[in-house]
Amino acid sequence: MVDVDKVLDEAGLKNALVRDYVAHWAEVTGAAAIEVVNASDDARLLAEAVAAGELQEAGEGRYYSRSYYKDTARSEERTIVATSNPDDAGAYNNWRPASEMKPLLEEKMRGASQGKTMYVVPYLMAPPGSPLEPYAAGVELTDARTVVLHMIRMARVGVDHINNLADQNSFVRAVHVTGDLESLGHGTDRDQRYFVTCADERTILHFGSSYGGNALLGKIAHGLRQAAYDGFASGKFLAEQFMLLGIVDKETGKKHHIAGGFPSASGKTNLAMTLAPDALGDRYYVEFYGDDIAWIWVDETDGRAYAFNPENGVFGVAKDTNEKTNPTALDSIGANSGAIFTNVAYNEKTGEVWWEGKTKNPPEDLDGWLDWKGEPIAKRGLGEQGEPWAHPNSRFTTSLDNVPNVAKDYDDPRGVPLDAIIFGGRTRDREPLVRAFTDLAEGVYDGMTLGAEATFAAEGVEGQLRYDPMSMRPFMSYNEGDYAKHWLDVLGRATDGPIFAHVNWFQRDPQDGHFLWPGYRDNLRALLWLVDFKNGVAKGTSTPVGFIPTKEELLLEGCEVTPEDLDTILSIDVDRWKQEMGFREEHLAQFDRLPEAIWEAHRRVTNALEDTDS
Ligand code: GTP
Ligand code: SPV
Ligand code: MN
Repeated sequence: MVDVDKVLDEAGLKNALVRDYVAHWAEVTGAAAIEVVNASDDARLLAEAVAAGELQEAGEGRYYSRSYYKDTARSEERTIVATSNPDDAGAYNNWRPASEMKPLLEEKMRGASQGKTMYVVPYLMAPPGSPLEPYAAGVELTDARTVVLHMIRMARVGVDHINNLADQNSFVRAVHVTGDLESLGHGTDRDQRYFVTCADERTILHFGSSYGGNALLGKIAHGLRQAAYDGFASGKFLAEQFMLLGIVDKETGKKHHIAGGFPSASGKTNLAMTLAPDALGDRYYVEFYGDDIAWIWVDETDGRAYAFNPENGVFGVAKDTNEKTNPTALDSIGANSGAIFTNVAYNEKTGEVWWEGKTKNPPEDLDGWLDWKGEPIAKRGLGEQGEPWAHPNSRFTTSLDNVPNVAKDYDDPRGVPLDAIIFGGRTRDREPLVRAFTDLAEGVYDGMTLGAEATFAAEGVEGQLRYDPMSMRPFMSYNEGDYAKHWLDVLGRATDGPIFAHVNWFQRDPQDGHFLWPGYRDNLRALLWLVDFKNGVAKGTSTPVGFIPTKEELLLEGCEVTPEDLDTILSIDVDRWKQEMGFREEHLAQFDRLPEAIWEAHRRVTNALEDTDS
């Protein structure tokens, strides 16, 4: 048996409730050793992970890891929210009673870390000093060293975050046990994996993975699921899968902040890191705040909505990241960044990494190159030649201080005032480049009906068209009707709140499939219009589904879009929209307790479309 008290004393971990929690799970999991982690342990842990073969060197202070080949994305089916209140059940949260799930998870975890070290990772999901700090502290217990190294990049890690809590009990208990990955029955009816958030007990129990949101519990499980629940239960705030950026106008010195929800792998990282198009670069630049999570509240003293990014790093999609699409991301994973790559292709002789879209063609000299499963590319049979080298959900992990356009005030505890909230996703038709609305209920309605193609970020759903409310479908922790009401309540407190817009960079030509809009850096043009619209400088054209820009209002200098494609993305296909309203009606009908204001918005849009000629 490990002498828990001795280890915790030596680590200076004083919070008595944290100590009890650690002792309990040390006993359950049967770990052979316990180690308390601070961010300053990073270099030592990296060296240990390399020596143990868990990480490989990827050149100039960067690292490479490979996860088990069946463990490469979030599992939505195996993710469960468990509470003692059946009213928390919703359409998406796979609600189960806590009384059933807690003993089950404890059983799965019993003895499952034998022979391993259990790392104690105290963390904070907020800039220190924030008004939401009482919801931000947590302690992840994990039996995987690579998970610890990811947590150090993605969250603020150290014992001080929990020793000094005003309420010593206000930390999330987040237990991660890897399990025997090769015998978990992935995707079968004997699947042993369980990713459970016991939201009303602020306890997270994840068993059976070492990858991404399944295992880094500060990020998705706490930063989104738990925090969304806490925000609702306290009535105080929203926790959303949103990127957060600032647009600076060098000419006027003004800055505008925009938060945006796009489903996983649909462009949040790209947008928050974006450079202005060359032709606009003298005047505008974008500052990065966050690429995956924003917590939002209203300060009733000035009536504005504020937001911050609770994370400390980026867990970004590698695919198609290159000098043209996202030079900022490449800088943020440059030499000595300490970046960790997972499931990309790796050259075991040179330490180089590669993924689809990093360069136009893969490296010509195949010597030393291994695909994401560790198989030599040079030995591939004819039938495997077209297989991707990197997994489509392969990622890079790097901390915010490596991101070259990170805003100077990114960790300001007061957050930044929000001017706009946008929703978007991969939609191949119907959705124009941007449509804006000033009405809160219409904005919330638009978020609740966000529909897009699912991506490789989740197991087994890619390409499928589905509704993904506010981009929170996989992270929803309570009832959707209550969720919509909470949005109306929180933002209803603002007297100078954000406007809303829906954006789409992914409309395609029905014949040859090309993207009608060049995307990436050019996306700033749509956001600049939105800022102008908010400030009354642009008036737009009124349509049944919101205001869309006129061609003249969009800054198109240097933009390579054909006039025909531009016409399509700046128009509304009324027939297609009328059909969509029927689907929306069915979609919204799944949610009980949906506020009447949302139904009213739906009826307003439906009627306006009926009154419009196609
Ligand atoms: P998560 O981290 O999974 O929540 O995803 P994310 O929303 O941050 O996704 P990310 O920005 O990493 O984008 C994922 C993919 O979308 C990458 O392969 C990008 O190349 C692609 N992408 C991003 N922006 C655009 C765009 O404007 N146009 C096109 N065509 N593709 C884009
Ligand atoms: C997502 O899938 O939306 C992510 C990555 O941001 S993960 O942390 O794995 O959920
Ligand atoms: Mn995400």
